[in-house]
Amino acid sequence: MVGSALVRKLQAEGYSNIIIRTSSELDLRNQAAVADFFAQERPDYVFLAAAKVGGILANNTYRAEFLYDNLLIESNIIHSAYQTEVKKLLFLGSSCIYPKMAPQPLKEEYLLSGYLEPTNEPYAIAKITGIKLCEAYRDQYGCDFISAMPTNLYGPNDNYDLNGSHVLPALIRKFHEAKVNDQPFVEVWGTGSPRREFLHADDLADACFFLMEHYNDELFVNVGTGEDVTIRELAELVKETVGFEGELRWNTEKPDGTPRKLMDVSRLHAMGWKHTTELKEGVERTYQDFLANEVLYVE
Ligand code: GFB
Repeated sequence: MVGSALVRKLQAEGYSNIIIRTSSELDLRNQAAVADFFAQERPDYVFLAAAKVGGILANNTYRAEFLYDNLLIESNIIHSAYQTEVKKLLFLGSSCIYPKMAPQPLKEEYLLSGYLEPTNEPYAIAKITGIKLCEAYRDQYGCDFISAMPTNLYGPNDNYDLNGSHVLPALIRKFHEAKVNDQPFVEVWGTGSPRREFLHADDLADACFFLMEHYNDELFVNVGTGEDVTIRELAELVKETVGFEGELRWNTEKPDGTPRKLMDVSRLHAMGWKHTTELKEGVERTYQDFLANEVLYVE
């Protein structure tokens, strides 16, 4: 999802020399394969969007893979970028790097000030390591490696597998299928009270491009909208967008995860960047994209 949004952004900016590899073409966990790729292609600028990602259930179930795969992917790429003298690299992390009970909104300096949310601790540890790799290669070797921490993302090419997905695509699929099949209710996980912030992937790509052009510091940068909603409010919004008329049923056997993770985006705003897609419009666009690609998204 993020990779394709970055390609759309770069193409819109007029770039034609974009080097991409799908996961089936290049296994980023393979150190030798990544080293060969960098030695052959010699990219100048690297957007490190690749990661093993998923929603709360996937994070909590595949705890080993979320740690191992992400550590390998980011270590291989960052080290190869150093060895092949990449001019600049942008590493993408996640808002789950912050302590579960950190004050809100989350300021960049709260990193490593408390315990992490248990459901995604392995993923968060991997992402914190990515930040630290960028910092260390900058300190020791002078590499211009920067990091951005996006909030929860959504958009075209999202994952709609109900066991692996994040909440927003899951709700689009569930409400749509319930509407089409005339079902009386939709099951939604948890209590509905956690708060989440959502950023459209195209806005994230725009922010990445902006940071690649304008930012060169060691401290990572939060990327979000600065606004959040409860999961209940999100569910009502998706329900209305899809046009489902049945009821919501809350499955409290499923985890809530962290109670809130609202980004403080004042540093990014002070640099002159702000998102353009508001949640209501973004959900509408994403539902239209889902309808156009349903066969592809739901196998
Ligand atoms: O998006 P989500 O899976 O991940 O879940 P996190 C957000 C909230 O939505 C949780 C609730 O409180 C879920 O219980 N929820 C309600 C649902 N219905 C559903 C549903 O059908 N599917 C899903 N998936 N959730 C992830 C982290 O946390 O966020 C990652 O695990 C990463 O590491 C990512 O940071 C951005 O926001 O809780």
